[in-house]
Amino acid sequence: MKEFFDISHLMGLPHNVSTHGDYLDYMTGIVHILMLVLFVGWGGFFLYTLFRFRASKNPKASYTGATGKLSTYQEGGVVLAEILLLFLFAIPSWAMIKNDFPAATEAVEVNVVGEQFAWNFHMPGPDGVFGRRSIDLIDTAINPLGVDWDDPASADDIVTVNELHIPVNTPIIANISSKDVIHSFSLPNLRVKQDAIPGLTIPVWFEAMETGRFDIGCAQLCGLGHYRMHGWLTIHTQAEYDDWVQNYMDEVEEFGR
Ligand SMILES: [Cu+2]
Repeated sequence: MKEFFDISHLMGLPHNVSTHGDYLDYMTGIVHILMLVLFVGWGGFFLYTLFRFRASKNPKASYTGATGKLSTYQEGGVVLAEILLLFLFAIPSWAMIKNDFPAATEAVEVNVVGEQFAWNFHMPGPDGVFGRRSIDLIDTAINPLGVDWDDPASADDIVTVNELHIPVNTPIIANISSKDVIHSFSLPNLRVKQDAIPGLTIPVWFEAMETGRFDIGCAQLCGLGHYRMHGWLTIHTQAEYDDWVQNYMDEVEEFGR
């Protein structure tokens, strides 16, 4: 049954590498199937009425219209299908993705801050504590997030632009916000898309199942440079990720912030 309704391979979606992506793809697939049934059904009905009520056979308009109950049952069937889709598939899947948040202690956390036209990433580093950030310390050239480098918690923090590195098979909590206009943090291969809104911090979580290098996009038209607001997501094995963090720390030690 599930195989029959799973048309995700026909929809041209990017290869899914997240644990929750299959639920969304399956949902998208069955909505497409329902829309196909409605399109063929209503289109056929339209063609039938053009023929059935053609002027040559119906010179005088009927003032009562159709008297059969069939269209009522059809409408009822469509409503029923949509209720089932909503309550059996859409709401449970969405609740699972939105509500079953992993504990922060088991997850890798990252602050994602959009700006025209780049994605800034701030990770707490090995101590798991984010350093203080202050709007007064923002310097677009050297400190785009305004991290307070005098705060002891900042010492091992990782700050990158358009480069997000995460470990595979580990829940990731991303706190999404924006410095200027509305952007949308988009990881097509992980089926993650969340608006980045100035003044709000919106958490999303996901877990990657495969390693690799994937696109980070901005899915809201955010200005003239929107087209070049692109970053890279690198999903490492745990060992590679630890190496990457270590390399980052070594470089900070050698070259400073
Ligand atoms: Cu943008």
